[in-house]
Amino acid sequence: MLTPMTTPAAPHSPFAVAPEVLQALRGVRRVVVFTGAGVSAESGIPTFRDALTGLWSRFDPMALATVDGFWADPDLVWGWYEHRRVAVHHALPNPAHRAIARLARYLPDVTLVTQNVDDLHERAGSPHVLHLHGSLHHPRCLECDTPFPVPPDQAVTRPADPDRLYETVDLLPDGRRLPPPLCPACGGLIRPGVVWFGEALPPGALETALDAAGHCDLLLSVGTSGVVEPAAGIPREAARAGAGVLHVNPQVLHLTGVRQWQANGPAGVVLPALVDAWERV
Ligand code: BV8
Repeated sequence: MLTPMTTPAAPHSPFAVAPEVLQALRGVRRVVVFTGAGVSAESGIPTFRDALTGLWSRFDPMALATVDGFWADPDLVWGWYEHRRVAVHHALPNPAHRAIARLARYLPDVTLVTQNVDDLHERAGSPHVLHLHGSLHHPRCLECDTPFPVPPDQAVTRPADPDRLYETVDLLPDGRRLPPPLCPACGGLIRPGVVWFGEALPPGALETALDAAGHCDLLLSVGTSGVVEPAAGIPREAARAGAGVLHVNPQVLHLTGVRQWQANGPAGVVLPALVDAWERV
């Protein structure tokens, strides 16, 4: 745990960046920012391993976030993802998302790689976001991959009237089962546009992320438990290639290897302070 030491917090920041981290920021030009569910926690989006709520509270996300889980109960899984998609629409980017977008405005080479399936980085102003695990906002056909555009603020489901593609419904506070719409092209089930466990990542996404990690000066790992593979290999690749790795997490992490640091606190507090300090070094 970095104990805030001689480096005074910026006037408006409750978090003081430790000297060794400030030293690591000096002269850095190529940065990879690697985010997980924790970066969206302060926007009110539960992290992936937080206990599920409402209808899904008795299910394991690992079981729901699979093709088998979808086939076993399409209405339950589609209802879960629509619940999450509409919740993200009503959420706002938090100071962590905004600080990451600010970083890209004054450093020459910032690559943002996220495990998240929300669009909060984009809505905070980050121009290029590499989504390793897909997106809630791009449902598609399970059979033919045809994209199925949906309204951002309403959950959609299959209507009783076969002549209609879908109908929009209000979500109950604890969620609801929703029969997924059918593909207009082939009649297959529409599925969430995310990467489920056991599915391959989008073509080229991992290679692009690993290449950036292998050529950066510093990797910021923000709000991730580092459990999910192969994404968890990205900070490892940065460290292997000799870059510094700074972990931002309220939890104290067990770090191994040289040039690894951690700033323990919520990303929405730590990152604005870090970027403020970075601008001053
Ligand atoms: C694949 C979309 C092969 C769905 C997600 C080794 C190599 C390769 C694969 C494997 C392997 N070992 C095991 C596997 C299989 C599996 C896997 O990793 N299993 C794990 C669980 C053991 N991996 C896969 O299946 C991957 N596919 O390998 O395919 C293949 C190849 C070719 C052909 C066919 C197949 C696919 C993995 C993708 C799964 N999909 N998301 C959905 O969202 O519903 S992953 C899911 O977990 C989310 O995207 C989430 O982002 C991600 C990672 O979790 P975290 O982001 O870290 O979130 P978590 O809740 O765990 O932690 C939050 C952290 O934030 C905590 O540390 C907390 O302390 C911190 N925090 C909390 N509050 C804050 C905070 N930090 C900062 N500020 C705060 N305020």
